[in-house]
Amino acid sequence: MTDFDPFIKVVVVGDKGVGKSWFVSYLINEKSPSKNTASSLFDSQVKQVEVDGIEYEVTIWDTPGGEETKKLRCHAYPETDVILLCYSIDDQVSFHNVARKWMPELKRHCRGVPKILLGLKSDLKRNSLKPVVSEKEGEIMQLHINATAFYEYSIGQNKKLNTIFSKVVRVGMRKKMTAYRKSCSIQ
Ligand SMILES: Nc1nc2c(ncn2[C@@H]2O[C@H](COP(=O)(O)OP(=O)(O)O)[C@@H](O)[C@H]2O)c(=O)[nH]1
Ligand SMILES: [Mg+2]
Repeated sequence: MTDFDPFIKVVVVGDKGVGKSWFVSYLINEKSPSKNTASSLFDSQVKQVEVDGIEYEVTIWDTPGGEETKKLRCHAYPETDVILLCYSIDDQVSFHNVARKWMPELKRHCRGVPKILLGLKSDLKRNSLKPVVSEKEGEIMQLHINATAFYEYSIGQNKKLNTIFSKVVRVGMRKKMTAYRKSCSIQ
């Protein structure tokens, strides 16, 4: 079907502690992380996945969210096909930082790269003592930042994980296809 490589690079960003590394570990290995996720380094892992009858190799870059790691994080951005922009539903600051902190950084380093917004730890809606971010607020943020999709997720929702992964691959493929067509029309 395609003349280009079926490799997709995904970069996961969001505030420290929102659940990025746990999400990536479940996405790749279907289990909790084997090492300390409080690492201030980025980590990349690869997974083969078949979507619409095509085998893809997806590399997921899990980045540290702290302000002090911004310089390091910027090394992860070149050639990104899809951004997963995360917040935790029990952390209002992480939600506001989607627009306030992460969008300016992404506009600078990943202009034109499609984004998927993820509201993590959605299980905490049931028993959080703090005010949580509602699904409606997440949907409004999706429109505000022009994200291609929005999902709430919590560890254990394996079916949803497959839905998110398939969406990531389709969004990444569409981005590559657009870039490929552009390069063909230039030649
Ligand atoms: N309740 C709940 N806790 C989670 C979930 N995902 C991760 N956590 C916890 O959130 C903490 C931070 O997760 P981590 O993945 O290290 O965050 P990161 O800094 O964004 O990579 C860990 O203690 C996890 O156990 C989830 O879906 N629900
Ligand atoms: Mg982490």
